[in-house]
Amino acid sequence: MKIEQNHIQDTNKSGLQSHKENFDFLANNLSKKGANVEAIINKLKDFQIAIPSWALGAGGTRFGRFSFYGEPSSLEQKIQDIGLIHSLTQTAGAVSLHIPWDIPQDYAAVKDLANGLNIKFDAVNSNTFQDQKDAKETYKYGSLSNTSEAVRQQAIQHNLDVINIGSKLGSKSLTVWLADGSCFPGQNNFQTALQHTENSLKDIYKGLPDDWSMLIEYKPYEPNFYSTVIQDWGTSFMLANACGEKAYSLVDLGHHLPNSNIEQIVSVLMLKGKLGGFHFNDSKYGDDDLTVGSIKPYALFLIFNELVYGMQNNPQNPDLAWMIDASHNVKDPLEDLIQSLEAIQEAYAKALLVDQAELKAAQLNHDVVKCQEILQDAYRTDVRPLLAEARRLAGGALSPINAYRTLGVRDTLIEERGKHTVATGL
Ligand code: PSV
Ligand code: MN
Ligand code: MN
Repeated sequence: MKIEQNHIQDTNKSGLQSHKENFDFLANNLSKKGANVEAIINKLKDFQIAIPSWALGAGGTRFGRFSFYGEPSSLEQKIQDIGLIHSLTQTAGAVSLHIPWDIPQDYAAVKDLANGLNIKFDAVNSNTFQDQKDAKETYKYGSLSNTSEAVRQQAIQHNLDVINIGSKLGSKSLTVWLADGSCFPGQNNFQTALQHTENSLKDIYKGLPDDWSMLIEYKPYEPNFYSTVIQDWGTSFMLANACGEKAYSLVDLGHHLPNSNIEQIVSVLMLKGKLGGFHFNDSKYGDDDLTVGSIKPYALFLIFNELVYGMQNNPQNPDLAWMIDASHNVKDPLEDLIQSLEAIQEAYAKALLVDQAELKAAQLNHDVVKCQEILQDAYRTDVRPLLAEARRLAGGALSPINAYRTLGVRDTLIEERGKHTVATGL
């Protein structure tokens, strides 16, 4: 299935008049307050978020998985699904591949398909948390940190292979997330595990092309429940520094212990020019991988406030690799991703409304109340007409969810692919 421009325009027709009224009203008010509405809309149009190749089917938990039917069963179909979301939202112009789940069979064909849908290849993700078919060594007791040199070598080689695959597609970064750690006290020597990890990462780094970056993701626990080798941003930052200037930390919103101040982590990493990538999701308890903005939207806004500050004030920090890292257990994955994309854009737009000069003045005056008022005034603004306008100008849908349903996307996918298809990956 492919969504044509005229289909989108048709679905936009009924809402156009009321959108125009809402947008004019908001744009007027914001302009009176000194905001540059046109600049904000252009930024929203430019902001593209990668969709991971493993998130297009139903996820599930260790207790079960419930399909939403019509799931993509090949890399091509996954890219087609991203194309559907992108045509409606105009903000999902990239795919992030997990290797070996999604090794292309025909590179030229996959590139052509993605090109035709205006989708770029973002970071490639290595996988040393599962044993692969016919692999000689097992990752049961770790990969890059393993006490066995043969296991470490296999994991290093896998990462080099992933770089090679990504290079053929036009990717420019490798994301490394390790499940390495221990389940019980005494199982591992912390220092040895960290030292092995550092050395292994340095070996991978040596194979990184000049124009690539290496993104090191951290996570405090799961699947290991006593210790994780790269447990927090400090460890990731330390390893990135040890590797070199092309290595960065990657923040996944779900990878923090309860009550962590993620916006402060973002701010410190950007000041040091070491924030390279971002995985969006939301959570109530752990790495829940829920729809972005569904649980803690104010925290998401505060994080974006720091991201915007960093993008404006930290030229030492590179452009970030943005990705949604969510799992879909009870919602249609495509609808869920559309909701996440909208939440990200909403938080971004609100952060762009913060008057940084006014905030700085209030901070210098130690006017704590005013500081809070400035942030909350931006947060409480209903920016959805700005998002809709940015989408409309880019050729997207005023309401992507409504358009998705009106166009009967899921039913068509089920018709085309059948009911009992299974997406590869998690
Ligand atoms: C691990 O929890 C993680 O967030 C990493 O980014 C993985 O690559 C991804 O989930 C999928 O397993
Ligand atoms: Mn992640
Ligand atoms: Mn995760």
